[in-house]
Amino acid sequence: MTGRVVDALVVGAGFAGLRSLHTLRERGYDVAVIEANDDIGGVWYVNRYPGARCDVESYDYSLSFSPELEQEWRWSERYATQPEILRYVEHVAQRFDLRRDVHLSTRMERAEFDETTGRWRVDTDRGTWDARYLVMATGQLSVRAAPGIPGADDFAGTTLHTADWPHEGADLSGKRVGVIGTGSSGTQLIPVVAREAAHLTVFQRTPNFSVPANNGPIDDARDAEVKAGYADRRERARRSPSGLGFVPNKQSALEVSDDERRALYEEQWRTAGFGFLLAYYDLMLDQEANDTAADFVRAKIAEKVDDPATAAKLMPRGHPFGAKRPPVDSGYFETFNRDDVDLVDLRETPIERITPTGVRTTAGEVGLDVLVFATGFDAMTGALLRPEIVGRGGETLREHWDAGPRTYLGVGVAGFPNLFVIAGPGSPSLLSNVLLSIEAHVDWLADLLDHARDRGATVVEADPGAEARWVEQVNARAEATLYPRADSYYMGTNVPGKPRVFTPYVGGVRGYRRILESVVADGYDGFLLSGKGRDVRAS
Ligand code: N01
Repeated sequence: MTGRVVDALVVGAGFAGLRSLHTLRERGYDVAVIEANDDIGGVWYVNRYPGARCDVESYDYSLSFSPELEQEWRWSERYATQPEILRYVEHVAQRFDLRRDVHLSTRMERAEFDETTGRWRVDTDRGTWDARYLVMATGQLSVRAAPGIPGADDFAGTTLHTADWPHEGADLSGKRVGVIGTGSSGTQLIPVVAREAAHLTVFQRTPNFSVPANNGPIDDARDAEVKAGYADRRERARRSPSGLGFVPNKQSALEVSDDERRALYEEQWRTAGFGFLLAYYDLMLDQEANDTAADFVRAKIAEKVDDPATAAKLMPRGHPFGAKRPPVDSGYFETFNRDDVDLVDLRETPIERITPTGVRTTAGEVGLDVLVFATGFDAMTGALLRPEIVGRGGETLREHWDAGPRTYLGVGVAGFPNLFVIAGPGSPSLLSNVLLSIEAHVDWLADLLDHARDRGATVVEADPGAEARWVEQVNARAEATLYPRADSYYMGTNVPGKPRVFTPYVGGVRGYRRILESVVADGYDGFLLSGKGRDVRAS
């Protein structure tokens, strides 16, 4: 093989890639990171749309490996904005001297496992790498889904995408703006654009349950309080199903009186943000229980939106609350009370095509100067399948995942030795505080690689049987919930031709952590180690 030689090549310089770099470097591996964008930050580098912010609390959506970092960084708001998170990323990169091993503007195009050397040859648009380990830290939401609306290229005005917002910003003042898409991105963007644009038209295909962020500044007393108990807070998060620290209510929504339930929902609505979903343990397990929460949210929409016809259009029906990821909003529904905001219900009047001057639905054309796509991502697998990855016997990852992603624990893939995915399909990933899940994976992977190194093994791979059993478990857990009852990016239904499979592990961060611990206790059960010409079991 030719090219630059490293122990580990990490793909992606978002939180997962940077944390992998830091940790593997600390463990004595020679590590390099390649990043397709021209700077670090991953999703937080590209998703710069107005209103972009994290919907996990700042204190929890932050790196936990360094108590000094925790103490010195001062978050300004309960939910950090995208620019603040990017400043944090830069701070982390400088503090731990990460940039020197990050190669920007370098896109992985192909990788092939060499069965004779046990190493990966990785071709990029800027040369080749030779790596023992290939760590895919490419993110869950980094490839845009094509909305597939005819005429998109015909539009003569300005076209924008939330995940590709211009770095210099976009001047929307005095403009007629249209937004297609009402997921988390659209829901965050719409109130901000409404304040700036002359007129806003929102094109909604599926109404979304959204819960209020109740965002606000963090004062010094609160900051000191959190920092005094940070270690406990982190541990609570690791031991919670969501990774957000919420203690699940052991009661069913159906075993309490209507008044008691309403009182709890009111309290959660005022305080919990995303944690609203955990008000009762069975909200994602039982349709009748879920209906109580869905009815509550619909009633809130009716309260917030003045015009009953508009409110009715904004009310989600036909899918369980939470089965599509609920946005956490700041004034989304109230935005539709403005005279300069219109809602187009695409279920009633579908889009026919985009024209040079606007969007034509079956009710006629809406004239626009700016058209914003907030139309989402080819989630979980998009970035992993974009490059060609060739494993044992010439099998490609695309072939291996033909019927949906198959992993062992969301980390390893049978037939693709020495390739690891951070927060991949089959792990809690997007169903959790993803930053916490990323850190857990990186630490666990580093331990696995140390374990192999200590035993003189140079090839680590998931056992096909272990992978098959894990896939079965991931599917069975999902089938026991309400998640598969909605079309969503969790199910892959937003991308034509993608297999309809629920991709994250739904058993929660706490349960997943126990599984990882037991795999270690059993000598990394399910991983095969080999090297120096002999096959060895992990233990
Ligand atoms: O994407 P989405 P997103 N015609 O897929 C609509 C994370 N995130 O970028 O539901 C018309 O949720 C589509 O309609 P439908 C977070 O995990 C986090 O908003 O398919 N409409 C839907 O309304 C989030 O869940 C933060 O019928 C079309 C929307 O576009 C994830 O990213 C902030 C269409 C897509 O919604 C993705 O959110 C933002 C078409 N042809 C995002 N195609 C944080 O705060 C699609 N749509 C951390």
